[in-house]
Amino acid sequence: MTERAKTDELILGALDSFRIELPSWGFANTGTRFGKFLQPAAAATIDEKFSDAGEVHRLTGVCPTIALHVLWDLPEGAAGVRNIRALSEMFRVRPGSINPNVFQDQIYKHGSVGSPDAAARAAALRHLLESADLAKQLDSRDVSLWFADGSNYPGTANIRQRRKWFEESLAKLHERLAPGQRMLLEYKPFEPAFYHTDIADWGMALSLAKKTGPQAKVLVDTGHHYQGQNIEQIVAWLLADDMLGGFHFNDRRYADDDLTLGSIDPYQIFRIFHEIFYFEWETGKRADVAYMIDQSHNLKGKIEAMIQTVTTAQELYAKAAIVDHAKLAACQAKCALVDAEVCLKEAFSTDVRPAIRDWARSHGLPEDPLDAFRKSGYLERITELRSKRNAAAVSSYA
Ligand SMILES: [Mn+2]
Repeated sequence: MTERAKTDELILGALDSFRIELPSWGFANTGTRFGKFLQPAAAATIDEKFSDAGEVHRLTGVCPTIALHVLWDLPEGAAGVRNIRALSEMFRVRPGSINPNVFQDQIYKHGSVGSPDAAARAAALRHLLESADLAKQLDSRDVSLWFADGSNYPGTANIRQRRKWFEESLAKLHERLAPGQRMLLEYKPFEPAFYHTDIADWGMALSLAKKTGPQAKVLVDTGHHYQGQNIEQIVAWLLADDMLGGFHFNDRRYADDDLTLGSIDPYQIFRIFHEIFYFEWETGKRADVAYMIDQSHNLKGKIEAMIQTVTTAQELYAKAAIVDHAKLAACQAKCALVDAEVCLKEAFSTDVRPAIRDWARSHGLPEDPLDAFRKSGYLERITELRSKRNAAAVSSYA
């Protein structure tokens, strides 16, 4: 087999196993702390979000699930399950991770499961348990948890007490999970809290997840780190401990910018994928990791940005799949530093796009999903249907 044929085979195999979940909120109008910029084609209803996600899956073939936000997508709770099931049939995308929302209601002003207010803690726990039940009813595997809990000023919060309250609620949620279900714990260093955040980094998430139980894992949102932090090392450590549950993919330049994946630093995403492939090669185990997108497309067209993200993820995943692991391991063992680095970069520099086009063709998918979307007429159709309503939406910050 030629070198090229070997590489192509690795890429085709990798792409067959690569799936990435779309966020329902990525199709809706979003904004900054200062205001929303409204797009005429943005989705506002759950039907529209399913429709847009279905379109991205139809064109890319690798996005069979949509992450749902309980308060935004299932505001009436269990009563909404039938509708979600019907939409799933109609648009051929299944419900994916279930995201509880314990940060939006007024009662959570001083936190949710970490709040000093017992009523707030109880309300948060109720919502978490209800979310686990919804996940079961929708055959969703993962309940994906992000807490905005924290404080803004030194001395104002009992950090250790809040940690205890977290442990108590997370244990109760763990009890409610069905076998095979997971709860994923996301961390974030700051925002909305600006002094302390209860789950601020991967160490805190890992410690809580380990205490909570075997079905609790850590979720790495690529935008939730301080500048300069080595995310791929965090990934390598979590993999080694079987504690990596999944990713929220996005890119950033400054803070939690929620920019499209790989737009600022594609090499970093490649390095993360590389750690996963290297782990699998070395251990012979399959990393059980959920790849999810968590982005906010304020200025770009939402469906275009989503397609761009998916194709970028495929490219970087394919590049990481063709690293020559045996050669890399040998270079590392003899401290051949330049050769090891060149070996890694060789894969990153390879143009994998022809192989990805072959893969798409062989699966009856468009070779250029973005171009196919632009020619499909879908955007014009939804713009016509949604623009009047969207123009009337509220966009002000205060
Ligand atoms: Mn996230």
